[in-house]
Amino acid sequence: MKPTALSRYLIEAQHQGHINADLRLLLEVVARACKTISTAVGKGALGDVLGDAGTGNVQGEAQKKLDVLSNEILLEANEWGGHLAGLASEEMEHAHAIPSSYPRGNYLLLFDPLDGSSNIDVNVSVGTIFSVLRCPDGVTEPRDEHFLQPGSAQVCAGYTVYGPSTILVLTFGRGTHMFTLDREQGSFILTRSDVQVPEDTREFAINMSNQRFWHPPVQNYIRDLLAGKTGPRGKDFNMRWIASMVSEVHRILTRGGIFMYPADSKDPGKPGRLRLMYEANPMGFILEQAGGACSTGRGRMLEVQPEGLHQRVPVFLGSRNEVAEAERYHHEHDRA
Ligand code: AFP
Repeated sequence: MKPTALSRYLIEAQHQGHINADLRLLLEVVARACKTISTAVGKGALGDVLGDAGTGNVQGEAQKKLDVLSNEILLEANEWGGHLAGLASEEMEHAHAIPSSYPRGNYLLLFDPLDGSSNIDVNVSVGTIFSVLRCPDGVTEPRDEHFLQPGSAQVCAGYTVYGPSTILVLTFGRGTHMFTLDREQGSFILTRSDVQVPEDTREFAINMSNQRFWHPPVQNYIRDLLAGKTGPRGKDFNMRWIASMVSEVHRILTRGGIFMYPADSKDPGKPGRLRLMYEANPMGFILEQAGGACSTGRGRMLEVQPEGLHQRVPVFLGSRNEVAEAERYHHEHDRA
């Protein structure tokens, strides 16, 4: 069977009525931008892209040179194509409406241009995460509030992981599929379709250094994972932590697992570290379409009504029976 390139895959999806021409063009453009980012990431020190940019973002975090460069690449690539009404990024405080000098479309694009950027200088996999929503009817100059739609309203979501190989993972509500970048040909090739996440797992991922700040449900849940065979779970669990959500999710899509970033008392004002609109929601859509689950610990992530473009949420995602188990510890605690 001749390998299927992403462009052919999307054209066939359009012919089958699963996506329209605008969404196909949008995905082609995002994929092309990710190829450019992949080249920049791959150059590393040779491309003078390592290190800090000397600027900070709306989250108050120091920006890496590649954060800024990736943001510019995605902005530039998507501004003039005519399939978007607006964009929003982790690196920009407010939504960015498409300039009136360019044709506008009906979609809104949200993205984390380079997730895991604290890993860039140590050559660990990083990635781009994106989410696509419809622009509300009648809105020509979308503002922040027009992006505040629940994750269940997403028409498409994906991420590209820049690791030993560059892989684009995509869903538009008909399963989750993986495309590996063929560097010689310069095109993404379908390498796994209809990915299914194992329902159960023996592998968990959480930043253990935050343990003393966790709330009781998470303390109890992790205590029982660590007790393994000697405890109520009756089986041993292994642990992983890459500090790059894209890489954690890719591992889970590949072999199962649970990834968590709970809210904690370290910074009570922050309900977790990860952002709802361009981290938790797109990953939730991708996981659910692969038979997995994504939760706040107390409910389905994709049903959360957003209140802010950069709002943070507690995240529990992965093998669905294990995510349900983590939720059970929260519900039990709340009932007590
Ligand atoms: P950066 O993009 O600032 O490196 O943050 C990465 C991230 O948002 C997510 O990808 C990781 O899972 C998580 O933060 C890592 O958090 P810790 O720094 O607490 O390990």
